[in-house]
Amino acid sequence: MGLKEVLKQKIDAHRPRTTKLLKEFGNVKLGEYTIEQCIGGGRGIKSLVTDISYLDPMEGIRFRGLTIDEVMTKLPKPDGKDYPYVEGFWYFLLTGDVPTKEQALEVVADFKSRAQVPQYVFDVLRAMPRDEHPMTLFSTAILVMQRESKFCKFYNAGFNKMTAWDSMYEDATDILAKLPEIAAYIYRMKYKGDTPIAPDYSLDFGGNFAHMMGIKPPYDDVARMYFILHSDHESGNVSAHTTHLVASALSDAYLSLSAGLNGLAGPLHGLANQEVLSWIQEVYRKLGGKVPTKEDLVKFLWDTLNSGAVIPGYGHAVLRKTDPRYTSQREYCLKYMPDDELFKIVSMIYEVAPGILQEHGKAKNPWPNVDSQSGVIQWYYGLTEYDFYTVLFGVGRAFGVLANITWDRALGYAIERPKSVTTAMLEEVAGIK
Ligand code: FAM
Repeated sequence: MGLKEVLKQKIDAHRPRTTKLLKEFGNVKLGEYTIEQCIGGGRGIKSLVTDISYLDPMEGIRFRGLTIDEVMTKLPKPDGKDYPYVEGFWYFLLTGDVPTKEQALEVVADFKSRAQVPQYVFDVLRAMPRDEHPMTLFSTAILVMQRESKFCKFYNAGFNKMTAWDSMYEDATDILAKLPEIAAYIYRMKYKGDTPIAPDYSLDFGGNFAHMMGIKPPYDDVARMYFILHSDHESGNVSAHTTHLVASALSDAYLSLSAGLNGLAGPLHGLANQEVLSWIQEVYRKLGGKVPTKEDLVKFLWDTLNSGAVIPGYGHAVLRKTDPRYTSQREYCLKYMPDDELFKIVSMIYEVAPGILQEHGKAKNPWPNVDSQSGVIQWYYGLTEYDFYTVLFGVGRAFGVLANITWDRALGYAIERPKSVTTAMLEEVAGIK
């Protein structure tokens, strides 16, 4: 049975659960919330449902119930490679089933049949100013393909709630299959003297991406690892939430993903990985072009905080311990690039920053997040244009958010519309005269 048939069975089996919860248990209370949560970005208010991943504050992310280590061990891999097929991971995110190698290869073949990027996408990218941020180019490339949307055609032909997931799935898969070429094209056009490399469709998602970037193995495995690690972080983060919110208006996957990527481009979210790298470069440069002493580094961290800036790559809205995505990338560095100078600085920051942030007393989570490690690996493999790092994050994040909105349509989730209040109303509730 192919991915789409398996997905259909899963959807049919899941629907009664959602219907039962809504019809029979709709009045059950999930919790209470406070003025602080209302003003403070909705932290901790349980108002979203997703089965694609769950983020435990202490343990970190689980994709479909599996830890990162379990995903990397259990999912099928290309021969001789250390990390799984990204296409097999898409199967897993959508269905919750670990695919066999044969099932993963079916998805590899399906992606290839959808991979051709329309010429007008390249024309639009070429017409944009070359100094545009790569995230703006990336988000625009997806938005401009909206005319291809099968969901949009389905809606215009007469919308049916029960079958709406089908064309959402088609759009999601069409988009994902094209992302490696779009991302690599932006990179080569903008940073490598406008020398795009033609795709090699004999390769899988990660392999073809590395090939089009012009970076040799093991960068293909770095790409597989990176896309899987960045795919999903439950649904309340800015990129996932935005994608979900826009899709809840029955906007198609092109409109929704493009919007989500614009959220990812913010410095408190995905852009943090570029900020981490530029900041580490600054540490390196200002502290003598070598691995600094601990004392110098401590002073530099305090100077950063005292200037009113945050320590990029540290802290998290939900996590309260070291991000396992950080740990996973750290293990990669320890294995493949232990002597790299930037990695040594990252490791030293890990030794001192949590203590400094605790003493500083503001951040609820003094531990590193995913962004604190990822740029260093890219730099090591020659991808030194750190403006581009969030695009890599975006390619990975697309898998999670598109799996989510496919299921949103399958389960008929409602248009999102939380209620707002005025400050005067809050003052009244608080008893302020
Ligand atoms: N350095 C200095 N101060 C920090 C800090 C950090 N790394 N993290 C949080 N704080 C401050 C924060 O600015 C706030 O100060 P004010 O009360 O003056 O506004 C205070 O600590 C309480 O914040 P919080 O409740 O601990 O964090 P939030 O949930 O509000 O924000 C982050 C979470 C991630 C936006 C925040 O920790 C941050 O700005 N970190 C640095 C940027 C970063 O690494 N972002 C990437 C996050 C990553 F997971 C991703 O999405 N890609």
